Amino acid sequence: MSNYHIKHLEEYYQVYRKSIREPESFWEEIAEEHFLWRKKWDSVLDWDFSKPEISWFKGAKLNITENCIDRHLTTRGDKTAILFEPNHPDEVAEHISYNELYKRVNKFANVLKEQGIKKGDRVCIYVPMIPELAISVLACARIGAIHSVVFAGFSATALATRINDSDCKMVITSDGSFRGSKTIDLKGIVDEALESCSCVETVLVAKRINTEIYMKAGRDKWLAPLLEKASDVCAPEIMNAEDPLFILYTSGSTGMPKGMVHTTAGYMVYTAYTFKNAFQYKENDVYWCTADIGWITGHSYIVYGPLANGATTVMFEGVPSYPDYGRFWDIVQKHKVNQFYTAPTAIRALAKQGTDVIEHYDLSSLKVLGSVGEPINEEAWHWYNENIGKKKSPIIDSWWQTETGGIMISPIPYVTPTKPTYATLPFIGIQPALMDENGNELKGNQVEGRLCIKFPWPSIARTIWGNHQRYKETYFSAFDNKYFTGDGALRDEVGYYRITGRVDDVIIVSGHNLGTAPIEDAINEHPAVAESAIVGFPHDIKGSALYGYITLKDTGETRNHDNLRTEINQLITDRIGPIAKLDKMQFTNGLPKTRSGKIMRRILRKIASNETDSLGDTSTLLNQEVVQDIIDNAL
Ligand code: 7RM
Repeated sequence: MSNYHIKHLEEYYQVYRKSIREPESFWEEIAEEHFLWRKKWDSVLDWDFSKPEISWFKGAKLNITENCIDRHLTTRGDKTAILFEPNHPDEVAEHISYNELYKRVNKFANVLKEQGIKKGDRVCIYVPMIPELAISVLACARIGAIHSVVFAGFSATALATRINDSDCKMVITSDGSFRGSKTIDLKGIVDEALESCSCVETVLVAKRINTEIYMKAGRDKWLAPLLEKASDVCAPEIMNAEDPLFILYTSGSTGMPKGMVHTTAGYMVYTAYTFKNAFQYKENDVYWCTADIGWITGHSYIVYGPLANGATTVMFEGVPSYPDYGRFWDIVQKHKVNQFYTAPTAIRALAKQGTDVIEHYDLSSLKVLGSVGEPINEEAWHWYNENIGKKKSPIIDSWWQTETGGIMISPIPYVTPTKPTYATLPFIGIQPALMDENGNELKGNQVEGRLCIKFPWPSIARTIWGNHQRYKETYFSAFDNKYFTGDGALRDEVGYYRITGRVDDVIIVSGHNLGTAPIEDAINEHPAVAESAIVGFPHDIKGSALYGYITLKDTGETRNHDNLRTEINQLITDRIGPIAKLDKMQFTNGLPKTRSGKIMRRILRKIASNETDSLGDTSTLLNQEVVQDIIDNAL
């Protein structure tokens, strides 16, 4: 039996039990057998959730890029590591082998050193989805610099806030980026941001769109000539297990974004282990995660997890709608993608286009379909299963967070029987707990509460950059001795978990606790509905009542809104009960989304409660314009 690769349900239960009973010897064995260490650890795990302090593999020494690149060279040197698919389908895809990746990362690492970057320095990476993004991430890791990737769709203000918070010495960017039919002036955004960042000494600029751009003398440098001159050998910096690997910002419901700090060894072990199992990756598979490396999903499951397993990982520069809505399927066919990992918001947008476009493509290479980022509603789950998976590829609805570093609750494909809208079972080593409002753990099955994790796992974020107190308050103060996720969940009669949404989305109507996800599921079953979001608003009698924002499919037909309202409430009554009927329904042109595709309910809640003068920070919104429209038409 291999603990590293789970192949049967019985094996899952057996390994799971072992990982819970003897977590240290379990993870020690995984670490020992599957990674390259310069020195082994003195202790596997030290932890105290009350401080909170967590360390894994203390005393060990390693470099993560040796694990992701160097050690594969003898057996996989010519294998494609990164398969780059450009924005425009006519531009040829680039196959970067492990040999070539080794050289490009080392050259880049030498450039960083030459520009004065040392172990522990923070480097902000504001680069679109081109190979230089993955390469610069790995180059930082090669020399022990802490990367802070900022999604290249963020504004100058958002970028400046993040650069200043972690005091970055350098920014890596490109002249611009391609996104569908648009080009974006990234360097212009960096210039604007840097007006308020005195910490940045150097800006390295990759060429992508070949526009004339302003280069500030002494600060801005083109990458290509520096890379050309640099040696392609760079000895890896030998890191301590708990040295920071990267900072990644995640927005809280209030205040400054939180710079989550991930460290080296535990993060490596857990992302590699979960990648292997959650996607059942086999040696010659082609794996594609559609996320941007600017999000944790891209860090863990485009870069580190796949490369640590010697996998071929696709990086796609473009968007699902360009040049048309068949693009994802075109890429699956062209590169014979075996594992495909995307977000519910993308699935819904594609489902809205109907199935005709899919018919043109051969999707038979697909073996595993993944979903991440939001609860996947039932309608979207079935659409994905029937039209993309042809009912043959299991859907892994994987729940996790920036803070958790890796997948926490998810089916293992071909191992765990799936159930629509359920993330199903905890991953190996993960100990979830559901808590009631009084801080008691809800034991047994068929319970619903707040989702906590009661024991550390290797890739838990260790702190918030510069603010350990906030880390403690946000994650370790709501419940004694437990990590609080901020999500609500239920456990069904067989122990499967369903994530019901952020806990601040739980709405109490006349004393009934209602999760938003099941109500949205019911609404989305209506054939005219594309997407919906439910929030609560104050109500004299019920305490809270439900307000629904509903986007209709654009079929060209005009719909009678009163009839629709009746039909939708009937659906909710049928699926959940009259208690969950909506008091107000507003039909919208779109829903406010964060740049990572999550519906921003906080704003919708304010609008429903008539508090539109205090909308809070909207800088992470992708589509600011829908907000005014929703305000103007609010009920
Ligand atoms: C990976 C990622 C984290 C939040 C998390 C949840 C929600 C993510 C699922 C999900 C239901 C899922 N990191 N979430 N995955 N909800 N089912 N499969 O998205 O830091 O950006 O977001 O996303 O609310 O707390 S994240």
